Amino acid sequence: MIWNQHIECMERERMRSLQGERLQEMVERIYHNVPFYRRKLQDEGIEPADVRTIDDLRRLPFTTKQDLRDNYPFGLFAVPQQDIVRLHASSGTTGKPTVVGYTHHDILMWSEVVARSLAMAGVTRSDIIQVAYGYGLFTGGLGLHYGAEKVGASVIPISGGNTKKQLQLMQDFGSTVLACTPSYASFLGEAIREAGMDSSDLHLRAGIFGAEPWTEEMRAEIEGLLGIKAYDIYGLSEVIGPGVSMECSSQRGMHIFEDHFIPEIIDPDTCEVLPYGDLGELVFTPVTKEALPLMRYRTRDLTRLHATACDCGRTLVRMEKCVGRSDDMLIIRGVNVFPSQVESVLLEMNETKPHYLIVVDRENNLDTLEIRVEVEDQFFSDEVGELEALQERIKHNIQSTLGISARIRLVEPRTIERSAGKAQRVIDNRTP
Ligand code: DLL
Repeated sequence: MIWNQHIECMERERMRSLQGERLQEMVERIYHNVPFYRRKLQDEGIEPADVRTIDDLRRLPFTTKQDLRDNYPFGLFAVPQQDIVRLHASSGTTGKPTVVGYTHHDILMWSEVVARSLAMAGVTRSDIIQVAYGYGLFTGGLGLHYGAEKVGASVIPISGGNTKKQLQLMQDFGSTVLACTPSYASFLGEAIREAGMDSSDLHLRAGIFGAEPWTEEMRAEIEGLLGIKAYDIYGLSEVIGPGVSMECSSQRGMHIFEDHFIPEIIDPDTCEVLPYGDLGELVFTPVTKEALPLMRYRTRDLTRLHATACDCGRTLVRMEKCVGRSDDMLIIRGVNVFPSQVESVLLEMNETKPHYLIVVDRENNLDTLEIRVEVEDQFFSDEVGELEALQERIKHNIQSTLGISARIRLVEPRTIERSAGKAQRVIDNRTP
């Protein structure tokens, strides 16, 4: 089902000209309403009238998370406080949160892109959607909520956590769609099994999972546990929240709602714009937002863009699943390691669960890598020899994929902390 055929199937040249018009208007607005951007543009010698087409985007300066922090809390807002109807914030790992604001019009636009996203997963007004993303300052819960209401589905605003209640309502209300982080979906799948139920006791048919990176192996695992088709949804609070891009049923990447969020891929070191197909850092320019329009926001997420035709008929550019974030990338003994690579190795093996923790430390000036892995119940035997053999096999597979050796510690089922939101997969004890 296509929610907004006019936009989602628009001819590429027409889309580029729409983006150019919107970019022009947006630059005009921020030049006059956000002193930070006026200064930035003046420093570069750029006047709003210099921006005429989408090709002028690459001349504009970038915005970083640090710029949002430096202007905490409302310094980059382009409208007076009276026009703000909602605030969200993401906590991040250090320091002050990143604050984002929305006007009434922004909330309508956000609901529209989430409605388009849900339509990609075939969600209709006949569905019952259990929104188990956190409600609150995090954009997941309310973002999905408004979009699902726009579609006309019945929304269960249960938020994250309280697993027993999740299962009870899922069964009693007959939820057909589950929206939460992939790590919480896998935890719920596990809890269903432990409660002696299986997917045939439920009515679920689709999952809308995002807010953190997850692999194809994780998708297969969740689809098996819950008996559903699992879709990837991407977004970030600075750009809007969930609904920046979403997978269609062809699942060949996530279509970006480019009429609102203009994507680019850059080389994170040189900031040079890279062609479609190249791996690099994703940059977004949200051109229609009133409260917080950002110019070339650097997401730190690493991926590729593709503009080739999609079987679903949409012409919107697709982004691949994120490999990770450039600031998630671990450099261990000089080798670049992404947690997603570890996840792929573990999930390719039958004996391990998708619950793991990567612990990096430094001993005698040498980086150490330890991977704690939960083992499936039936393989967690008392036979020391068997466990040692498994440990060796994981070690070997990690070494051949990552190119470095790791210490593997097998741990009992259910001993690695579960999360109802974004999972924490890495502990880095090295002092920066
Ligand atoms: O996570 C918004 C969201 C909510 C997206 C619910 C999808 C579903 P933030 O808390 O600002 O916003 O975190 C944004 O999370 O830059 C990515 O690194 C990561 N992320 C979000 N979606 C995905 C995804 C929300 N599908 C940051 N795959 C982003 C990989 C994702 N990473």
